[in-house]
Amino acid sequence: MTADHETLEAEQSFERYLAGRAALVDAYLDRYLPPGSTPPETISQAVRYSLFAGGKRLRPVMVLAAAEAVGGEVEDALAAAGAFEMIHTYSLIHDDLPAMDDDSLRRGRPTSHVVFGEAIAILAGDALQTHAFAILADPPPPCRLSAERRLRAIAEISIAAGAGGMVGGQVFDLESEGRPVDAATLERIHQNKTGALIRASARVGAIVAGASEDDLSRLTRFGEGVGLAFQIVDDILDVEGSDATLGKSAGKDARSGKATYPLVHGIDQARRKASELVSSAVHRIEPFGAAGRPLALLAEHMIRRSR
Ligand code: GRG
Repeated sequence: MTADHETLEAEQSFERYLAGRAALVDAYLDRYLPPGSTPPETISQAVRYSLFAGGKRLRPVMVLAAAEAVGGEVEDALAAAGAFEMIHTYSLIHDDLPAMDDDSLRRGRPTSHVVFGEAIAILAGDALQTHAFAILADPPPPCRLSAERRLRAIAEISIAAGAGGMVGGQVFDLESEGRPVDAATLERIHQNKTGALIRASARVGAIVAGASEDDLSRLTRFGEGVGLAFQIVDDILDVEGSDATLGKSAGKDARSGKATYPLVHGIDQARRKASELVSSAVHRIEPFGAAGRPLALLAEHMIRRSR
């Protein structure tokens, strides 16, 4: 077999892995969430509308792959994986609101506030956030995680999603719009707004699997590198992609005067940086051997993506 064939086979088998793990998360969330007919129907439907709109499921799959890398069971990591997707979806709904990015397209569909109105969109985000903690507090089968590990996961997610992480990053981002931003400030925005949740996905995967401190620290550094690289690529896609390929509005960063990696460093340097960050992240998890391979391929996929 030639090297090209081997690469293609590895890619195809990773695509199957990604689709399979994403389907497990979707089925778990679908069983967990109240059906759309549950009163008040508007909120049950708004939650489902955004959650099942075709997101890539990268954060929950990272939780599962990190757990697998250190010998954990996928079933036991499902509640944490679902919690990450619900927090992430809530942040997208709120980010799209008129008071923030004021966007009308997300995941290839009209945004929540366009369909349900602003009040329901705010509440759908709020409901997703509380569902995220409720699923970890009382996870349905097959998740059999100990109370101690669930509590640690709740602490990790609330810190990463809160004012010291994602919410704080959003504030830095909003406050820097239309102003010149230096490289260090830009990195801080990216690390908080996007990186914190991705770093926490890798950490929580390790925690639910009962990883050693050394392995947790490896996965923390891995998640940090991949989190920053992911946002750099998001900045590049905003310049190079289209509404149709991205499923969200392209060219938005420049229009709203946002600080981005291509703006501060140029597009070639941005590409190089994303690739270096992922290479060194993948290097850090080499000690996990074959068990860490899906996680390494996920990191590479996250910077090669086209949407
Ligand atoms: C509003 C509390 C609050 C926080 C907002 C995460 C965030 C902070 C805003 C979302 C908008 C945005 C551009 C964030 C950067 C992170 C990012 C690239 C999100 C998109 O993630 P993907 O590509 O999306 O994984 P899908 O739809 O595939 O899940």
